[in-house]
Amino acid sequence: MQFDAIIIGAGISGLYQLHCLRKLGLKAHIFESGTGVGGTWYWNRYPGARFDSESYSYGYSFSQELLDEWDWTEHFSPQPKTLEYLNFVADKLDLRRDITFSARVTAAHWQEATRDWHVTLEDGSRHDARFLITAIGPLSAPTMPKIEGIDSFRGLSCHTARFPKEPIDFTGKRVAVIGTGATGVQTIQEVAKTARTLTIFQRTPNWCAPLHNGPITKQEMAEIRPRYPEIFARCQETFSCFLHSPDPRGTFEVTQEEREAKWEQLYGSKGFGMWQGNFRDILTDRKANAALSDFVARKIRQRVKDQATATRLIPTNHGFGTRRVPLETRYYEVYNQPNVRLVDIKQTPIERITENGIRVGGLKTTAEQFDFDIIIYATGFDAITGSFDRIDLRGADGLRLKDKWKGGPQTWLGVQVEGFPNMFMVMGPHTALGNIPRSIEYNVDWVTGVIRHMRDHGLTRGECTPAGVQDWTDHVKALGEGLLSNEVDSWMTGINRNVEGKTERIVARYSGSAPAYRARCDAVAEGGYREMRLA
Ligand code: NA7
Repeated sequence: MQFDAIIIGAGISGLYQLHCLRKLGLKAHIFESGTGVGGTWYWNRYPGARFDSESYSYGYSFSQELLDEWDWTEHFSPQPKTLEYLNFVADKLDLRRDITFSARVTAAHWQEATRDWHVTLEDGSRHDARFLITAIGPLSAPTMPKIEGIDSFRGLSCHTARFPKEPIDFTGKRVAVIGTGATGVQTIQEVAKTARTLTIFQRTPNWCAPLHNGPITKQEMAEIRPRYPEIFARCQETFSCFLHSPDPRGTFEVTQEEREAKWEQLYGSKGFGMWQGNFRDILTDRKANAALSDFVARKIRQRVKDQATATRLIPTNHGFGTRRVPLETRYYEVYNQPNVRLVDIKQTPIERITENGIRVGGLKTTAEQFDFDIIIYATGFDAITGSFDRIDLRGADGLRLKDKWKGGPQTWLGVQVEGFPNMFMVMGPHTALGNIPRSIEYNVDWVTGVIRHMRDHGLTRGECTPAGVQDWTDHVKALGEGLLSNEVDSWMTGINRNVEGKTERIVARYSGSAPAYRARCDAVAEGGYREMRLA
């Protein structure tokens, strides 16, 4: 079929992009590999999945009607409620008639002669469009560990991002969780409530902070609703669009008492405050970061009864906040339960998965077999570029995007790639992530602006310039200098040892402030997109 625009993905980005392009009068269509809308919130149905951003700061802000009619029920919305919300949005805006579900895009090739994209689906069908918008998410390509025997396990096993739709009852079950990132932490604290035994296989501990979730009553929602303009205005001002923003003071500009009091207050308050609302230098100054890490380590020691276990839960190879901070609810207390066991796989590596469970061993110890009914892989994603790598994307010179980005992504504003005309990325590499729907709304509005401009001026080909890409990529790299997080292996620095070629750190994210990012993009729009090659 022929469309004006094809959008890949029906998550938060794709849904809003479809709505905006339709409002322009374009014939836009989404191809979505899942059977329903929701993207991240469709796929990640693992137990305990929920927001780490305050619900009322996370929903769409563009429609008064949506804001008026939707009630959040928890400060940090659980996945089922969020999926319900995105279905509500899709219904309200009547989006489904322009979405094809169970339709995985496998290839998209630019056609210079006709100035359009030929998009191929897994079923072999081809669809053409002048514009291609990738709304495929930075964390949507799940990766399984490479462990021998992984297919031999006879019990139930799955990755957290591929959980079955029917909830699993863990009661009386012997459960293993491999991985202790943000997903693993949410899974562990939930499964521990009912499983007969829970064994956690940890390679690297992460620094976690308390979430402090709670219900939102009807009365509270009635108080929140009139504050939406103020809430969203605040998100626009802060560094990463969260409600939290850094304390302008340096860690050592205050007395030790003031410092400890501030950290106590942050540790006791909701959401990302400990990470995003801390002293301004905690992610750049080693001493400041070490002092904060020491404070959090003390908290872990207080909360975990067995001090040998506490020691294993305290990270030693990175400081607090230099990786994505998992937010938790009684996570550390889980390790005080008699039915929970922590296996440090740096000490006793997993040898193989067997028919009945997991065998660990290592040089210093004799092999030990654990039997399980369920193995949960909370082993993360081929982040940021992985979802692009899965599609055979080819630009004007026939070059594959995957090959073009071999040494790391090169983008213009995180939105365009040189040689890929009329392709726009929403939440591509080199954009500001943060409180992601806020970034998405801005990104989508900006892309819609370019497309409107091209339509209004009878332009059919829009591409960034090599100089623009060089400048932006250099700028993004420069912004990352001095950040402690860029000295650490994590999905944020492009590391995933389960994927070939993802073992060298890259600068994959824009780490400047969201207001600065918007100012730069606004300037391009106000300049009539003269920085692009438009024809
Ligand atoms: P993460 O944060 O990438 O965590 C993955 C976890 O799985 C992490 O603890 C890894 O240990 C562990 N892992 C990965 N591969 C293996 C193997 N082969 N063996 C053992 N353990 C392994 O992914 P999440 O899904 O938790 O979170 C991703 C983001 O999604 C999150 O930050 C939110 O923004 C939403 P490692 O640390 O690599 O030693």
